[in-house]
Amino acid sequence: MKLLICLLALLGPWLAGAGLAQRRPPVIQDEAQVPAYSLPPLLVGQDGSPVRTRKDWEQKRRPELLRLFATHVYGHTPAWSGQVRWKTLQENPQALGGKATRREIALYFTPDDAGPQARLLLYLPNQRRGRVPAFVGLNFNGNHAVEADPTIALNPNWMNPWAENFIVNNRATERSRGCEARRWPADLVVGRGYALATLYYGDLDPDFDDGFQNGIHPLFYRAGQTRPDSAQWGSIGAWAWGLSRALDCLLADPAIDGKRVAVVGHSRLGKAALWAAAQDPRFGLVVSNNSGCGGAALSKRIFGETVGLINEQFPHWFCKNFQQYNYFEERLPVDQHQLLALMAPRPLYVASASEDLWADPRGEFLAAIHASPVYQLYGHQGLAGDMPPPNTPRATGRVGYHLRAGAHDMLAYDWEQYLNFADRVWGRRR
Ligand code: GTR
Repeated sequence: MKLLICLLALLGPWLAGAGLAQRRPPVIQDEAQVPAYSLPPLLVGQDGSPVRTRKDWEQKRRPELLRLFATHVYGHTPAWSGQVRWKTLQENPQALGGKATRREIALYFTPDDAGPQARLLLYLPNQRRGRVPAFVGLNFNGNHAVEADPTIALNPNWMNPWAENFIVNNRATERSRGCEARRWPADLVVGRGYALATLYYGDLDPDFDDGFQNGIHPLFYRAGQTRPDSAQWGSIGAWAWGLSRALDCLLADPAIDGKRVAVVGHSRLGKAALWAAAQDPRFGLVVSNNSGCGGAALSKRIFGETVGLINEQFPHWFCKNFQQYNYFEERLPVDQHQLLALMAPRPLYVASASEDLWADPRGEFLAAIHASPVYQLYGHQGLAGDMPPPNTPRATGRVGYHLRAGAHDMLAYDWEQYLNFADRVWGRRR
């Protein structure tokens, strides 16, 4: 008996490991290995009834899908009875060599200034007639990383160390300034007549698993609650919420055209941008840049990053319920084409990068294709045809797509396509 116990103790970890290896299939990065899968229907309700009209979509199917994504993927966002307050802390009317007025605005989420807050960095084109359209998105490294100007406040909050962001002990340093400038070409955006607004995602919820003690989640706990329930929001939900609060502030600015505020995000922040726009119809255009798993990519293809892999590495991003689908994507009641369809009839642009197999470029393209029937319900052209080759944007309808040649990132090339798309769908002449 003793011998058997010893043997089990020795073999236990190996047996468990073997079990896990069995449940965790190798990462698929070859199209030929994508298993047969079937997507949940877009235009059939859970009760089996067909969705034929805009009214069916708006009154029944859309709310149903939004609920399913909240319950099974991102978590429900708790109701908020508060109101965001803001204060301009700094204004430079001659930023970007005189092309822009740049403001740093504090967004406060509680009645007192000491509570959780975020800083919005706003560039307004100085050459403008009337209200201007805008892009807003979260950044990875703080507003000081967007432009290497020492007068922008250095963000004091917790930060992830990445290559070339010069983070020491999870804090930004003077060398961190401008480290994310390539993703925020303010010159280009302002030069095209758009305002640009950005805020640091970690101001809303620092990106590590601390059981939701820091960030904004505790502001929403019921008496005695210490972490979100299984169907309540994780970090992506909080980041998305922050985008809506930034929008509250932009909509109050008389320089900004409130009907034309686009939300944009790269990678995990692209997931947040999509979830923000799904919940908040005030965003007038949506851009997903390399958002991948849990963003624009179809989960059921299990190509590149999968639900299991993302939840194991980032257990705080989604709701607890999502973890039921780790390595069982076929059981998911939704897939990401349905998330993209929640943007309709608002213009949607999805971008991938050719070397970014982890984010499954083809899965992102296919999701945009399969979202398109809802655009057709509105009489709009969505996205159609085969996947275009690299650097060949396909953007003649209300759903645009491109595959940039190169690595996982958001670069000037991507922005040029977003601006061209916004100009076209918003009828702006260049
Ligand atoms: C990766 C993650 C992706 C993507 C990316 C990013 O580690 O697996 O889902 O979000 O990070 O945000 O850059």
